[in-house]
Amino acid sequence: MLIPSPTIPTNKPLIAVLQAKDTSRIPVWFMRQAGRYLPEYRTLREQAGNFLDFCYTPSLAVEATLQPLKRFDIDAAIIFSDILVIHEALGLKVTFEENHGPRITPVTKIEDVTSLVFKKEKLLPVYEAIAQVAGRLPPSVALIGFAGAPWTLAAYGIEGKGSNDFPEARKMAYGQPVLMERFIQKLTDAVIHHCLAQIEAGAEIIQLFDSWAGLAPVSLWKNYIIKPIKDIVEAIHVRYPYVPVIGFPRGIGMRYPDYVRGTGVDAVSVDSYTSLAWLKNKVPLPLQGNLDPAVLFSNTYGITSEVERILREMRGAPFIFNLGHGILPSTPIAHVAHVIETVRKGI
Ligand code: 1CP
Repeated sequence: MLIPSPTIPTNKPLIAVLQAKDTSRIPVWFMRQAGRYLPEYRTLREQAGNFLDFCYTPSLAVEATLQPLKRFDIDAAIIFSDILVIHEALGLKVTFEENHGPRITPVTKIEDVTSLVFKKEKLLPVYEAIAQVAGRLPPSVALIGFAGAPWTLAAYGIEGKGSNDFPEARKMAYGQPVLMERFIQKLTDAVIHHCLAQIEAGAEIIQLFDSWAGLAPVSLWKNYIIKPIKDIVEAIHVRYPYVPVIGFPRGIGMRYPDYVRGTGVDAVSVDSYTSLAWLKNKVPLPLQGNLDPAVLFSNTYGITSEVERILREMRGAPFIFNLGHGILPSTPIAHVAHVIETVRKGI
């Protein structure tokens, strides 16, 4: 857990909330804020060819990172990259097929894990993009680096593709815990390197996306969810005690307080299925998120009521406005702007 540092003044509202629990201005940003709902992103994407080349071309990644900031009054940039770059850097083949999402050589046996070698240099373009973005941000905007949490990365690596329930990953998690833990350990080491290198390049905050945390066996979640995140948070804080780490363990329900206590994260991003009013009294840390991405498809009435509900529930507590999961590709842009206006107006 971070020790609030009055000695590091900041003009960035997001960092003020995270470090000093300052509640005077509610910062706002959106998970997956760069992406397909923006026409300028789609244009850039056409120039880029394949998706990973896009991620590994600093000029394009910088442009995609900055696009949402040109449109919206938001408090953070999140570097344009993907959680699956870790698999590629470990030697697994990763491709993105149009309309089918990612495809990864699936990990099925122990040799598949022992043969993985982390090639750090593959990720240099990501760090180059971070350094370039850091030099181009307005002074009030914070730069977020990120990585997938080891469990979620393992789920994609075992399944070999996206899924809503990751049956192969769960089969391995229950039936071959030693293999699973070895894979998770390899991923943890790679994620630690990736997070430290992003901070060295200029990332001021790290978010760990555990989008599929809710699918980990509850009986084994200490090994698969808590321990890897704790190891990553500790490794970051040993080197960079004042860099906040935001955890996003989607779908863990009543275990959010245990997650916060067990991992040592500095803030927690909350999915849309969890009550903020309940959680705020259980967790003494800044909370983030909770707005259902589907609200953005409703109307001015629906958006205003939900945003105001969240602001009411979190009044007086350190809070970062965000969604409960990533923004969806067909989200109307005007509705994103309306969320921000409603947050800025306050209640
Ligand atoms: O065709 C395209 O343009 C590719 C779409 C796309 C984009 C824009 C993918 C493929 N990744 C991204 C960028 C991305 N991914 C960011 C960029 C920064 C931002 O704007 O926020 C981030 C933070 C991610 C993180 C990510 N990738 C997560 C964790 C968050 C979440 O939404 O759960 C996950 C699970 C992925 C995997 C992934 N990458 C891309 C897709 C379509 C998917 C989901 C695959 C699936 O589960 O089916």
